[in-house]
Amino acid sequence: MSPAELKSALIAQARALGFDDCRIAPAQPAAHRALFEQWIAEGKHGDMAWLARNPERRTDPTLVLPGAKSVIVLALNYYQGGTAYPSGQFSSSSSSSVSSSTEGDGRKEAQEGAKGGADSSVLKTSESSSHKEPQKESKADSGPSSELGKGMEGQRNDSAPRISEPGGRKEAQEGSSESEKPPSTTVNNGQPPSASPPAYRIARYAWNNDYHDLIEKKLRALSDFLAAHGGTQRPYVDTGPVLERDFASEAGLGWGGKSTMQIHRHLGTWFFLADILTTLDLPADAPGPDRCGTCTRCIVACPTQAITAPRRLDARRCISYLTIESKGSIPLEFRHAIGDRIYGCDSCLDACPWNRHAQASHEATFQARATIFQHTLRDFLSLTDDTFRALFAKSPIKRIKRPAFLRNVCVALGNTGTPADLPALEAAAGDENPLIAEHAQWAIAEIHSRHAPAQRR
Ligand code: B12
Ligand code: SF4
Ligand code: SF4
Repeated sequence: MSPAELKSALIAQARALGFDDCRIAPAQPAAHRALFEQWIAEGKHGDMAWLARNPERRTDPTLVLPGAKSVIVLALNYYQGGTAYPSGQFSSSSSSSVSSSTEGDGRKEAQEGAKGGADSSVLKTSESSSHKEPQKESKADSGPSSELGKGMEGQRNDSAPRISEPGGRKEAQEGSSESEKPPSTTVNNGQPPSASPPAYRIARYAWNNDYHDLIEKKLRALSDFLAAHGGTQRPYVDTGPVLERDFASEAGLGWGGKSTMQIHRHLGTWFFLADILTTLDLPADAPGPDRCGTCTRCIVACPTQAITAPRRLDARRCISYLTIESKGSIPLEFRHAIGDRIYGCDSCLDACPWNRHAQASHEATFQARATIFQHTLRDFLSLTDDTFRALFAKSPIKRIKRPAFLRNVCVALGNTGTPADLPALEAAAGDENPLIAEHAQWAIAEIHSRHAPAQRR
């Protein structure tokens, strides 16, 4: 098989496995490695010490896989449609099945993006003959229905067979049957939540199962295919020393947005990246243009000013870092800005006009898990270690463990709670874990300060 034929066969395999795009970058030092090195030198990675380890490896795939010739970059859409608050589109279990393509209501503005004053002139599909880039690059891209790129999109076939995914490796050990049962704190008798959306936000990628398990299986299948053609591979999804977004830009999968998100013309921002380093020399794709133009919506939308300049993010200010990666006390200066977010943050994604073109994912496994979202914030406070693990089995949220999760819940209650939440918070303030106790005390004081004037009147 010639390298070009092998690449076509690889793309067909990736498509059959459910990936939404597959492109190739040459295995050479990352184009923006200097930015990464500066970011680390400035301490913007906060407590994520693992990022600073062996920076030369992270910026050069040939040091990770000696003899690497190509970086295969893959995208998997996880968009569920609808708004940032799931309602009426729940998955009743955490099992990961694969549904057929659904159109969803992906073109709806997410609540926050709409609030941010979506500029309807910025991006319209070329079908309406009025598609405009955020700025000048209108020639460079004619919108979602334009000629398809050289990667998988050029070969998209919506009737392609899709494999079913029987669930995650780690969770199989943890007892998946437990995860099917609502834990003891479950409300509504295990029924999906009512039409009213929950009064808190979880980042979309964490609405149900952990993507690592799903994608790792697919990567293994692709690696086996390449091994049969003489390649040695290292597959990663967020799991290895690879600057995934840098190689995605190099491969022309998308471009590095001002939010630092990798943006795909058709998927918007709602996709995971995965990479396979391989010793096979596959024909590389060309990088594409930057399509952000003069838009700055993500920077404006960021509640904590974590995007300090275009394509510069101070992770220590980012709510995703504060609620997921940081294990300690959340600095007081960020607690109000966190609002009702209890795990991760999608505000710079919600604000991005390129998400108007997003279509719901083929993977049913990303739909909001009913047993999680039927909990109110107050309900979460009564989770024990065991019920926490059961409720979040297979979910990425399980990774942060009960103390950090309840810490986040207390912050959200401090921002949105009412006196009715005080008994649950007072119980949490007596928790033996000082992280939970301190954040619960803060929340109680916040609720008192909001409601005291009204009570005095
Ligand atoms: C550490 C990390 C974080 C940190 C730091 C994020 C950051 N912006 O640096 C925190 C915890 C804050 C975080 C948050 C989130 N993350 Co994260 N994260 C990572 C991780 C593990 C490493 C990123 C990294 O190396 N950061 C260091 C900085 C310097 O690198 P970078 O942001 O990737 O920037 C490089 C490129 O953007 C490149 N670049 C590419 N093109 C261009 C073009 C130009 C012109 C320029 C100048 C630069 C440039 O330059 C930079 C230096 O190399 C990656 C997985 C991986 N291995 O890459 C996932 C990853 C980036 N995260 C991801 C996701 C989904 C998120 C969240 C959306 C989760 C959420 N909803 O809460 C948020 C988004 C926040 C944001 N705006 O980035 C996805 C992003 C997918 C995508 N479409 O972009 C990734 C790729 C995981 C995955 N495998 O899917 N994350
Ligand atoms: S994820 Fe949230 S806090 Fe982080 S940069 Fe984006 S908008 Fe800001
Ligand atoms: S919202 Fe940010 S990432 Fe999206 S187009 Fe505008 S500047 Fe680029």
